[in-house]
Amino acid sequence: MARPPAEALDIIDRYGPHRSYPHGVRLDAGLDPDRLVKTHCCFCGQQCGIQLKVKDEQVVGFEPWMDAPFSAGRLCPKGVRRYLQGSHPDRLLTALRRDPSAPGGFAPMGYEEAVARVAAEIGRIQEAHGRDAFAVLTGASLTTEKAYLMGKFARVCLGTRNIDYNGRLCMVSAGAGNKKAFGVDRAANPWSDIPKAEVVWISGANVAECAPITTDYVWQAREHGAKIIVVDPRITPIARTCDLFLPVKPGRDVALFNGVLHLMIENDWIDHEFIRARTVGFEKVAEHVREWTPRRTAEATGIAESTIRRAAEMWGRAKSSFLLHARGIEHHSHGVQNVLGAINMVLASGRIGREGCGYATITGQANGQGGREHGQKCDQLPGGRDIADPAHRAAVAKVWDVDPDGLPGPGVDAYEIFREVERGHVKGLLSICFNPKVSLPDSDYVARMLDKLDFYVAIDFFLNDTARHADVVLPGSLHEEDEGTVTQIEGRIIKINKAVACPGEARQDWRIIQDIAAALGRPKGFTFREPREIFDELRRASAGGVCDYAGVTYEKIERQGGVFWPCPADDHPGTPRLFEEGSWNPVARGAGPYYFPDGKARFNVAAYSPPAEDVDADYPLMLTTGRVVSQFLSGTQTRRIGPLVDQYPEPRIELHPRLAAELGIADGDWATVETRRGACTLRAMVVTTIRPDVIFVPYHWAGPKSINRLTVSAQDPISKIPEYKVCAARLSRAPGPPDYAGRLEPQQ
Ligand SMILES: Nc1nc2c(c(=O)[nH]1)N[C@H]1C(S)=C(S)[C@@H](COP(=O)(O)OP(=O)(O)OC[C@H]3O[C@@H](n4cnc5c(=O)[nH]c(N)nc54)[C@H](O)[C@@H]3O)O[C@H]1N2
Ligand SMILES: Nc1nc2c(c(=O)[nH]1)N[C@H]1C(S)=C(S)[C@@H](COP(=O)(O)OP(=O)(O)OC[C@H]3O[C@@H](n4cnc5c(=O)[nH]c(N)nc54)[C@H](O)[C@@H]3O)O[C@H]1N2
Ligand code: SF4
Ligand SMILES: [Mo]
Repeated sequence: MARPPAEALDIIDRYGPHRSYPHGVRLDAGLDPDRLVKTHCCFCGQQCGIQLKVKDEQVVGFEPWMDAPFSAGRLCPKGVRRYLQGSHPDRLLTALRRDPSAPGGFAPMGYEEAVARVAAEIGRIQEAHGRDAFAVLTGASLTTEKAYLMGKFARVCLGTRNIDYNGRLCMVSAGAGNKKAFGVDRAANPWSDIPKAEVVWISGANVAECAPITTDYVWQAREHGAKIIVVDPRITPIARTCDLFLPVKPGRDVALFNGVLHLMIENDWIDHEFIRARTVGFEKVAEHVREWTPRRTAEATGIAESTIRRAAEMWGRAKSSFLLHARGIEHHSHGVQNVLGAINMVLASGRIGREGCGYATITGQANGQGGREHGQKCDQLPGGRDIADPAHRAAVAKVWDVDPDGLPGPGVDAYEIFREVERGHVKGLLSICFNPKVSLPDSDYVARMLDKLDFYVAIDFFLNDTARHADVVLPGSLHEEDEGTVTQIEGRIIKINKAVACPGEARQDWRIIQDIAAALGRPKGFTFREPREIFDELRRASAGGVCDYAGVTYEKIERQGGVFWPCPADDHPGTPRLFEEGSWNPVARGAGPYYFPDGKARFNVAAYSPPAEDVDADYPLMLTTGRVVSQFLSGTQTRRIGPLVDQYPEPRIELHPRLAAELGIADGDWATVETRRGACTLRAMVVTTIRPDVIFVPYHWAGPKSINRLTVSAQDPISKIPEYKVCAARLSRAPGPPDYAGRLEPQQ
């Protein structure tokens, strides 16, 4: 497709050559659009509704979508700028092959030739080393249709057990904890329950920067008189307006939850009838938390005993409540224990499954929810089914028209796939919608493993930092170039609508996958003509599973403003609130609202252990990592959006004035943070909003500014989530700027 001439360049050239759009799409600037397309934002799990302005088959701007479900016209800074990425000159318009003699190390390649090469390499590697020698890494920014297709592609077309996805870095501790306690992994309530709660407890979630629209729900609760409790090592923007702030030491939340439960039991702030009728396992947990006295809890968590008592009383005495948590408690080598601790506190209160009484983890990526349900996880089949369960395998094999015995078994997690490369077991890799070199911890190791691969193909719309190690790059589709569904933060399935066609030789991701299947001579099951057909098969494959989409259609989504799963039948409206009295689910079959054969929720002993790498004399500080409002994940997309770069151009090291004084570091100075993995020199940002024993660095940058070169690769033994939220570090003033200071190109 021809691009507009360069002279059409308009408002955005003020962002300089590295961030301008020289092929000259006129952006917004008062254009009359040819049409407005109602869809949702491509970034976080809130999935705000947005209307994209299309002019001359280009996305040139946006309008708010005022009656969108959930967001009602609201958007954050990333949402209002998202339309700028499609016109960036780095957008991949052709396939690429690695060519050291070409500028940038890559040369364009014909699409058909590229697909043929990929198929030939897959065939060669699998023939020589077995089917599992080829691995697949996928992502939860993909639509549910694509996520489903990727799981099927790995198991049926490639026949490899080695597939996993970037939600391994994100949602899995919450998922594992929820399954252990409730038998199902979804927000228990719609967000409309938040404003009805008397107490909102927020642990490890930077709500205002990372789930900005949720702020509004929390503030509505506050308007109605609710008390807001925030637990974080940093006074994040939402904490500035809370009633009680608990400055927890990173990695100690389970101690806090146990300590609060201890006080709830001691003061009889528990719901005996709910515990008796609706749960099992309380006695063991009660026994376990007996030792978590306020004093011991204070020692472990670094929170004053009086504050812990106040929190327990606020929570304990409430008549209605909503507990939210996010990666702050989940990104830990004991992330699942933290989640179980939180859920124990909710179950003991009996405040769940009712109006104004709720619990949820805040989903991260655009399709963090739908992307974790239908088979792109290493141990999972569609419908939230278990790949090791013979009945589950048989159900899905029937829909796929394959022999259940031919389906591979469980594979290994996303990080372990790289360790399998080191061991020589995995020789080839296909990645789509994942940037592991920036996003995985101890990332120099990941880079070495990428270079050890015999063959690596990446599918993306930008040449992300990981794809720079690829042999072949295939140009995939941007969010607005395809249709499909995603399941947002509340468990509501919504529709993404196509606004424009793929430019150049770029193709919709699902077409690329099917083209590879065809080139491999294994097209059976990969001949869908449109996303709707994939969705219809997914509905059948999920029927009877825990995540049941059988009764969901594109039309029902449009009509109802989304459909909450489970929705098992055509005449079923969906299930906004889980665990209501009298509700039915396919596991309990009427025995009770929870997804276990007896219908009861499980208390689980939540054991405390310190972080995998605790502080010591050499590394006396706790390094924690996370996000800023204007950047998204590995930054591949948002570092190409000029106004967002302007808002926060480079990572900075947040530290407390007391620590700054001790180390002789002033605000704006260059400082070097070191861990056992490496060192990184960045500007210091002295803030009173952080614990003096903690430093915080956002992780959205690649190359020498990437904090993941320093993070620890310890993982939770159950969920396999990496411990991004704490490792031991030291900090010192740097003599001057590093040579990479001020470098702003996207691949910095
Ligand atoms: N702007 C923006 N928004 C995003 C994203 C983005 O990249 N940028 N990404 C999306 C995705 S995929 C995700 S997963 C979510 C993440 O959303 P959040 O989990 O809210 O974001 P994080 O910054 O990772 O971490 C949250 C908070 O945890 C705190 N924390 C660190 N260690 C601990 C601890 O041990 N205990 C407690 N209680 N708190 C701790 C940090 O100080 C931080 O304020 O955001 C989504 N939204
Ligand atoms: N230190 C530290 N590291 C972290 C975290 C942290 O808090 N601290 N957070 C972790 C978390 S919660 C997450 S979710 C991960 C995220 O880690 P990643 O998944 O690696 O992050 P993304 O930047 O979303 O990378 C996705 C890539 O997919 C591309 N992409 C997006 N949408 C599509 C699509 O529809 N099709 C195709 N083909 N490509 C697409 C983007 O261009 C980008 O290159 O990072 C984790 N890493
Ligand atoms: S990034 Fe999240 S909060 Fe911001 S507009 Fe997009 S979906 Fe909404
Ligand atoms: Mo995430």
